[in-house]
Amino acid sequence: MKIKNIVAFIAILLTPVIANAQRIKQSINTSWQFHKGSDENETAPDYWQTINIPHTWNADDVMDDTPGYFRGIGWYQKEIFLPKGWTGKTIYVYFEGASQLAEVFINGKSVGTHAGSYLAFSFDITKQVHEGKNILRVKLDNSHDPDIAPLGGDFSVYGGLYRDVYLLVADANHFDMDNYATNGVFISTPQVSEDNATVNVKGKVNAFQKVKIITTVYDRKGIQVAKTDSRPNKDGSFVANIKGIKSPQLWSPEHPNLYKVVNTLTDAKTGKVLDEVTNPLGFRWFSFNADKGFSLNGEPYKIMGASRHQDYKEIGSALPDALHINDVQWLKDMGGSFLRVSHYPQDPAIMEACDRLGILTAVETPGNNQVTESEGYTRTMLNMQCEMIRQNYNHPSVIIWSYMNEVLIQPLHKEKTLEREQYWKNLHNLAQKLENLCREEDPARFTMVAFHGDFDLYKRIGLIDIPMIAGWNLYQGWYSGKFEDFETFVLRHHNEFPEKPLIISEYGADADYRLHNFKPTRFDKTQEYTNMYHDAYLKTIMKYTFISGAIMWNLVEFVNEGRQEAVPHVNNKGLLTTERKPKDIYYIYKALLSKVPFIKIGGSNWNSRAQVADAGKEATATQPVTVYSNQAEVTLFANYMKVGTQKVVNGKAVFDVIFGNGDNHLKAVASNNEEDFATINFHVIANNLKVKNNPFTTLNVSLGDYRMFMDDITHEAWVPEQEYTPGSWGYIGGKVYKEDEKGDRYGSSRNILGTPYDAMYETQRTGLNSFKADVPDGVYEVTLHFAELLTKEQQEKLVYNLDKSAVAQKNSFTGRSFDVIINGFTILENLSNENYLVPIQAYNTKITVTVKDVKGITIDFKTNRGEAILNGLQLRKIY
Ligand code: GCB
Ligand code: CA
Repeated sequence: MKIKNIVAFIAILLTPVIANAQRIKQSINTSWQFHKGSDENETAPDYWQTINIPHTWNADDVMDDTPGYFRGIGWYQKEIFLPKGWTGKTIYVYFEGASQLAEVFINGKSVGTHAGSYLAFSFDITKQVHEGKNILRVKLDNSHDPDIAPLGGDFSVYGGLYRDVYLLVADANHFDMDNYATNGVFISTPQVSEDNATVNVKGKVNAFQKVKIITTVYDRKGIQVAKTDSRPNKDGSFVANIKGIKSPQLWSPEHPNLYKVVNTLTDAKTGKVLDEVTNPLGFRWFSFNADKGFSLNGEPYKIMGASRHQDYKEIGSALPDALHINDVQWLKDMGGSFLRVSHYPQDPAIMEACDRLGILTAVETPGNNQVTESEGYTRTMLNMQCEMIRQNYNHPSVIIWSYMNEVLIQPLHKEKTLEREQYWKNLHNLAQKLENLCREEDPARFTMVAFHGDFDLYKRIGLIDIPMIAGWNLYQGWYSGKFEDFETFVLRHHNEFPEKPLIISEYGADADYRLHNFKPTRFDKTQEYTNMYHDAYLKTIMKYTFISGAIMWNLVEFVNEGRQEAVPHVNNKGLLTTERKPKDIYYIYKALLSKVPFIKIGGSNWNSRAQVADAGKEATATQPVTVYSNQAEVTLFANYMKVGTQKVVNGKAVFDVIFGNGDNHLKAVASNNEEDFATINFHVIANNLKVKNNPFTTLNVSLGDYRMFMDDITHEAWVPEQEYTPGSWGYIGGKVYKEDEKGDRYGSSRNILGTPYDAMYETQRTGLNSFKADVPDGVYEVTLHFAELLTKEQQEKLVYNLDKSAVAQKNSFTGRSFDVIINGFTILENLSNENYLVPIQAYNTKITVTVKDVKGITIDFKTNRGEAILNGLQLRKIY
């Protein structure tokens, strides 16, 4: 036999042995039957719906206009077929996660229950199954349950079988399969340095004969670096201590050198392989210090990263693995080094990607907003904490175990009562129990609790003393206050808790991808405000070494069904949208953090824009264009002409660009010749609407608004309102609507029903007399947009409040009614709350108007009762 043939022959001999000895992990995701609801009328036609897993029953109802989403019972069932070859094997059904209370049945018999949406569980079904067809059924319930976290929080608790389901098939002799759905082997590195490392492997086997456990360590290239044998103790437990791994290749975000540990269970006499499991291994050491911050492998290391929720536009929480992995890649490409896996443990694919790509992580259980003071809640909380630690123990990416997020924000007892004091005590006790559990389970990691900005309260209750790291979720200059308050806050922590390492566990501001303002203000939801917010925070974050790191809230936008605002149901703090379109803030971070040469023209996704022409001009308008880069200098060209060359400061350079009508071509070149291109379609609105060199076409105005809005579906570009001047267009009279008269925020914060253009409907001019546009003669379509922004309750409150004062009767809100008259012709008579102006409901109407005799368009608002309103106006010249 030639050598090649001998190798092939040996391979043939060996392969079946190895293949048979491996555990089989086989997904069973396709062709499930699903039924929503608990009624048992199974014979009804269409009772079952055929679906694949991952699946959630809430993908649609978290986004629709009806308040609330289905939180109740759902049933899943599937036929599973067992081959003859599995006779005598041990068979488990394994769920990566299911939301949230699960009961699993095999052939009609219950095999177990599990509480909690976010961690894996498995059941031994060996005795319940037989060769051939078996029926697997899962009952799930995502009802609010006082014993199961999360009890509250800014996200949705999607129900369903939303992660992979597997069958695990092993030899009767196997590594422990009954330890919180782990593979029964736990790896740690008690000592690591550049020269030398130790690996400690602990585990348990279930063996009915004399066995031996072989532990083999391979480096990232697959070369064996250590091998050792162990024998199990009487109870099946075993230990393997591998000392003296020379010059280990360290694991870090920059160099995620991943080793692996293969544990093989063999028959002691024959050497036959019975079972085998593989786990990741990374050599790194790290610490957190209250003054010096975080250090990795002996070097100071500023953690910069983001949090991430596990949902996606239109598919809810039921993501295929590839979408999970993509998110880690987005973070990596940005130059991020850290993922706060929050507010709950996520798909195993996320953790594996972090190991592989080099992303440090903190993982947390979903103890959000409040706790229940019951034994049941304590039990499930401790159980989840234990599941989380054991299931993720072997990931080198994990450096922090966390529990409780903003847990003092929504106390069960609202009033300052004795009950509330007792509640704080109980909560403190629970935190201490969770802390103790983390330290017992895993002394090698740090612990963290994320607090909200109520420093005094956390201090008084003693919660800051418990975890090893204090995480602060800070939103100064967003929900309230000013940017400067952020620095004051972190300095206060450092002063009052000089021994306690600190991490900024959250910071961020909402931005509706479609909204822009070059002079942004707090809470206007523009991308520009978000950019400003992060700029301000970054100054402080980088200034102090005691800030171990900063974790942006959030890598991606996510769904909280109850949220209203510019994009209803969505928290818009993501660097990426729910469908993973990057906002400029993503590129700002990339310019600052990524080491890969990078250049990007800011606002390139804002590709349909409109603006009034520059003063004294009619067909051109100037806007700043920011170029993001990590190179020294950038040059910008607009429409093939050089705009200028500038030094890059803090990742950016700003140029003034003169835009003309139609497509404008931008090109940016960095000093290393890296290039980026963008095409921006621009509509310059002439100051004088009758000028020849820029004839009138369209005008989209959002009243009561200072922002520009791009409709990313129709590509219509909306401009903010302006006051009328002769020859031009604008409102006459009235004022900008504010929910809170004294506040700095304009517009409403409500979900406007019946429209995707919430931002435009949320803003409004009230009490206006007219709107005029001095357009040339022709045939026009005028669209008027209205929404009553005062809800029924607000209307009633207004009456009530004013009743208390002297001017009560005169000013009380008794609803509104007005006529709309275009060029002297009444087109809406008595538009009122009794007809189309239903609170927070969008209403619009299109009217065709013929303009003659150079009169332009005048829209008058004649009030009968209350004040007239106008939310938006579109003007389009047809002929
Ligand atoms: C927080 C919470 C997080 C919210 C965030 C926000 O502090 O921890 O769950 O989503 O604020 O955007 O309000
Ligand atoms: Ca508006």
